[in-house]
Amino acid sequence: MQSEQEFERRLEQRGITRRSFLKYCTVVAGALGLGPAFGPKIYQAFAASPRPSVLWLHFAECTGCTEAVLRTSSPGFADLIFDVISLDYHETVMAAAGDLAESVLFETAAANEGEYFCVVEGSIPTADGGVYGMIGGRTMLSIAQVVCNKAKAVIALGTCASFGGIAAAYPNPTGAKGVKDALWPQLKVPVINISGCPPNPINFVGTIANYLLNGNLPSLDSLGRPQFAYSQTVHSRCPYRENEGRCLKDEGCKGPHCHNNCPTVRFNDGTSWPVQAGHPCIGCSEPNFWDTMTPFYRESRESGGSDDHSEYGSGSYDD
Ligand code: FSX
Ligand code: F3S
Repeated sequence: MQSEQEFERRLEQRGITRRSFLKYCTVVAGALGLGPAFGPKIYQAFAASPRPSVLWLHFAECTGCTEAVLRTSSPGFADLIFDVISLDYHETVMAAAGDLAESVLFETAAANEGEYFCVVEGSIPTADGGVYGMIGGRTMLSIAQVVCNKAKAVIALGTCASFGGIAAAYPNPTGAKGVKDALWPQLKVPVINISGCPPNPINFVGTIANYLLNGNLPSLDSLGRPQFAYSQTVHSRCPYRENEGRCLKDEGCKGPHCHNNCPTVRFNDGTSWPVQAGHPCIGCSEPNFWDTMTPFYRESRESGGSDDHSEYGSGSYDD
């Protein structure tokens, strides 16, 4: 177990002050629905707990989920992996490749059975024995069967890993499925779905923080998503509900049908979120959204049916 001093020394080495990390912990506390007073408790949980081991798998996806995590700057990705988790395998960011990397994955899974979190990005092709998704001569399906089953819990990061996402859109020729469906009924470990295309990294960090704080996984909704983030619709948290000039319902906003905390936690270190940037919510956190939420846009009444959509990108919105 690391000591708090050791943790702070490591933060310091990378130019992060105790104060700025504490500030971030307060944001995580907010995402978890806890008051600002929980910021120091989360700080302490990160500082004093052994960093949970994480094996991070990539399947059928666009890697936008990792991109979203890489774009966090406070803490940055390096801080996240050095201070908060122990990232023992991640194809996008690790230096090892080929046979060496493959063997590390299976050896680490076997040596740490029941001890690590398995983060999965992307859906799993299941048709014809899974041959439409191969890595290093193995099907993604067979990799998931081994690595997910030995984990303490699986974190399905993004809508693809949670529910199938774009690869599972009609007609879904590869039989792509989310992790839980693809591995059903053999998978015996809990699966936490952090949906969103991409998901918000704060909901991933919040899930880890919840585990370090309470020793358990967050309570989940009926679709396996943490309630702290997905219990309400985007619409019910949207600041533009009473604002006719800003509400994008007429343009096809799916906020009333989509559950996530985008309006309160926002993206890119709390800078903005789609509706704030003038783009209707496309419902990306719900199962089958490519089939059920399309068309994503509706012609604005104000545009009078013209082809001029310049109002979407004016960048002139303010809070
Ligand atoms: Fe899917 Fe993630 Fe969307 Fe992309 O890994 S949830 S297509 S942002 O990258 O899986
Ligand atoms: Fe907000 Fe209007 Fe969409 S209130 S969530 S912009 S429907």
